[in-house]
Amino acid sequence: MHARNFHAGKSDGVWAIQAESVTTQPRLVPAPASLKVLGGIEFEIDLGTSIVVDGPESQPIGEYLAGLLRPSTGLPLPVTPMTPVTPVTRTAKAAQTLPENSLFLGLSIEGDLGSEGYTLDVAGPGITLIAGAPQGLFRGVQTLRQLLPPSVERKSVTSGPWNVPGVRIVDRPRWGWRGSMLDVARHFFSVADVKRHIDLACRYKLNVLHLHLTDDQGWRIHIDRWPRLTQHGGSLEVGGTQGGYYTKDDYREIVSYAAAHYMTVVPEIDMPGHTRAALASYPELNCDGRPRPLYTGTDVGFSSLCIGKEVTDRFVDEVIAEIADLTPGPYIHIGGDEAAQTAPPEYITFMRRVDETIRHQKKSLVGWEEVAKAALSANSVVQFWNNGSGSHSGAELARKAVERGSKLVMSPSDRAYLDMKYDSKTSLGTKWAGFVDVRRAYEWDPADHIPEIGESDIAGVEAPIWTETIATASDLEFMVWPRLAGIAELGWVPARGSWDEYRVRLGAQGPRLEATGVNFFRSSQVPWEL
Ligand code: TNX
Repeated sequence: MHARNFHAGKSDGVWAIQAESVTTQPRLVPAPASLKVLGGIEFEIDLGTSIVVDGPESQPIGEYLAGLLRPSTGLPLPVTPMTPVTPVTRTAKAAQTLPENSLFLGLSIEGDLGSEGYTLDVAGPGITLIAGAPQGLFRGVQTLRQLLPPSVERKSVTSGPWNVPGVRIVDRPRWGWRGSMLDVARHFFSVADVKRHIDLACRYKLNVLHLHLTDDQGWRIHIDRWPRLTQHGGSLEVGGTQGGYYTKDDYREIVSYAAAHYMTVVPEIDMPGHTRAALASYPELNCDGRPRPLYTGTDVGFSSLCIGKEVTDRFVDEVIAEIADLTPGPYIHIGGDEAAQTAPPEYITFMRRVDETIRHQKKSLVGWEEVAKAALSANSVVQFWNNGSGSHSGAELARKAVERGSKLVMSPSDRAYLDMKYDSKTSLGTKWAGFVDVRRAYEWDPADHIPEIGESDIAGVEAPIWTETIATASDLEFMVWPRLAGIAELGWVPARGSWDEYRVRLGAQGPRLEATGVNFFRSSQVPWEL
């Protein structure tokens, strides 16, 4: 087998047998759909390496890759467009005419890679990453990142060598919705906190950021026509500490940062329950027209908009219109959970009206499983969280939703809720859905979770983190990592590995998370490579 060694200052490649190279299986999370290890081959990224892109669409991903690698490697890694850019070069064949010592990123119309799939070849004269769309290149870059030594994640120059093992990877996701939900209502998290969360989540190929923007304890997104929602309704958070909110510019910054990391933001405005912050800001939204105090406790199910009141309808329409304006993605989440103070017939009337409002805004409705009590548009998405009982059990509502043509996002609370304690010793979090240790969060199959619900009924998987007990970015990281990596794998890999095999791969993420300064939970279930 051949390997190529490039040394500092040397521009001509040297091909040599690399007898000492050890063939180990790269430990990737999520595991790729297909991985072949080419024993004995290694590519070294060095002073002479350049990143070659096949055109303007690949260019930003090339720059992003260079931006990832430069701080730790200290290498120049120029990003150069392949010239001339002709349609002919936009195929996998272009790779054969590449300059040596290059990392090539190209788009191809060949193959069946879908919008997120890619092939990654580390062999011959360099590294070749091919995808059907820029998004696929971005996912492939995350794989390449994990093929490099963990110190690549450091923010200051570290010594190499920066070797990548020879592999052929063909990869594409199982489902198109692989989400993380962040509750910024119970405790507020800054734009910088959210960006950091995006940086980490995108490493595991998550592509949806669901922001729970409003709840009893706070309204966190400015609405021009209802400014007291944030002025007053955003002023506090759980425990009575100072809250906060996103201006529209803040929010746009999050949306565009997410987009640059190929994550779609799904904004959630929870209604008709979970609305005390709104009811405290605008007394007319209450049936009795009287003001309510702000709420800083952690109870649920005690608030409701006044259904059928003209001002409520206007409120809902105007808020949704402004949110839709801020939302390039196709979805708006309208909550709908735990509306215990809304009479069932009124709940149904309300949800049908909201459904029409969302349709009018040319968006698709997403709601927690309770929304399936109302017959909503077939393109609505229902988020299963496995609550309720009898005909209102999550499973029953999920089946009803699927019968009407909806797809499900799978977030069973006893598997995917990252605010559940890991075990009895976890000081943060709650345990109403039981302890969720790292193994439990991983060892389930979304397509085999609800009787009569299968693969094609499912849009994907999402792990929510509710923040009643989580006040700081560091606490957030402790609850999210490493469990979110496991949920991300469930959404990506067609045939999930066994826990015994996964835990070894997860262990290899330890030094990577450490190099990034992540406050992750060092679970004793995982053989951390620390
Ligand atoms: C239930 S899950 C809620 C949230 C709480 C969470 C705490 C869901 C749709 N509603 O309001 O924050 O439990 O785990």
